[in-house]
Amino acid sequence: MNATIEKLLNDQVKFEANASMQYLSMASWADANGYNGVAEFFYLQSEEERVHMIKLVKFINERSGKVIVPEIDKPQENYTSLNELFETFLKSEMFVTEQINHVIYECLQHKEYNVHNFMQWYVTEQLEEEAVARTLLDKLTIIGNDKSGHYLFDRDINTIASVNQNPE
Ligand code: OFO
Repeated sequence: MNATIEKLLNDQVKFEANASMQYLSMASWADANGYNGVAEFFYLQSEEERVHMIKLVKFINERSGKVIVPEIDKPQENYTSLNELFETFLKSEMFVTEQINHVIYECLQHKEYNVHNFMQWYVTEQLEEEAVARTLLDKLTIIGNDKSGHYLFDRDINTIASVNQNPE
């Protein structure tokens, strides 16, 4: 595998690992603050990001590359509101999308068409996750500071999110 592409894939392993820990931290904050539905949502997101990370690790190994298991950045622990929590979620997803687009661009520059093909799964996944994050943030913007609105949001988060989720 081209060395630049190998490095970019390892960077991506780190970004997925960071996202997994960030969402675990967000799940824990929600759990501690009485938002059980939001907590379950982020516990699941955290697991999904771990799956994305492992998928990359296995792919690098399959292509006889060298996997560097990354040091993880310390995630943000405290949030002032559900709004801030979901703004962080959207920002994190937008950052990952940007990185994936960069990997795709470099794959084409280096004629790494197999990697390019592999990365298409991540492109689709990011589209879906950004759409979910935007939908949830839009709902919270409508709700504003209304406490009963937050209660209903927490109760219905999976139904709201499923509008953008692929049934696969
Ligand atoms: Fe890994 O799917 Fe979003 O970040």
